[in-house]
Amino acid sequence: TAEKIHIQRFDKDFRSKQLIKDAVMDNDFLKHLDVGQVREIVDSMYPQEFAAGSWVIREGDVGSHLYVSAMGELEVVKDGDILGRMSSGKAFGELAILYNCTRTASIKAVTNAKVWVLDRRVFQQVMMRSGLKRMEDNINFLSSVALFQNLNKDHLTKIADALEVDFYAPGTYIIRQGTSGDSFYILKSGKVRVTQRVTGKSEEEEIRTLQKGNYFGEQALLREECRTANVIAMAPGVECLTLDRESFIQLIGDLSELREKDY
Ligand code: PCG
Repeated sequence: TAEKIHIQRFDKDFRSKQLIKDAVMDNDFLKHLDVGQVREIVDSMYPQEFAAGSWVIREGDVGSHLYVSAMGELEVVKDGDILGRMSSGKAFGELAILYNCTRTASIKAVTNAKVWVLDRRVFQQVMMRSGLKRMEDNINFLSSVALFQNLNKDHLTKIADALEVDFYAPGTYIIRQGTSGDSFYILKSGKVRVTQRVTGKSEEEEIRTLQKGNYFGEQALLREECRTANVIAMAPGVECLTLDRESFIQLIGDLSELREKDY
């Protein structure tokens, strides 16, 4: 039965969002979720603490949560044998949720630990949400981006399909001048500063700030050079949609606005 439940969101800082996202993308069973699904999981997880020695999951139980480890050391135990250890940044508990089986191993907190938790019903709803709706959300945002103004829906759909999402803490160098780079970025929320080194000066010079709907990182991809400037996350919460080099070249590398961009 497709009972529609209200998905409650829990505010969290950027580091936590990125930790959850990376953990989900690193998990073999979860890594194929799309941008919108990952974002919903990131937004809907809530924190829970476990004292050293307590059990987060017990083998044989019915599973009702998916977890991401955030702090402390966890141990994987099966039939009394220790199979391994996990520190922060691992998604676990996905098998019983995905395959509707009982827990295949136990997870024990070795130290005091903090984990992010997602309720099974929320996870299932995220999984069921129609691909159409998710695509629509992404395409809506993309069609508000000036760079894509003249693209048709079919083209935007292809871009939306290739996007990934990244979260950055304030002060993080998203791009460092002089390094090689393989991503193109569209700013979904927050602001970034663009700075450059100037010969003869020790301070980097600020060139501009960019905001929601702006893009960056095209220079290194178009000209196959190193990054020509620094791009630094500012407060508050910077969220970027990214395209890898191949998708960028294939889907938007021909746009005249990009080709003709001359700062
Ligand atoms: P890239 O790949 O060189 O990485 C740094 C990015 O900063 C660059 O692409 C541009 O997208 C962006 N940027 C924004 N303003 C400027 C500017 O005035 N000069 C340069 N070189 N890059 C800028």
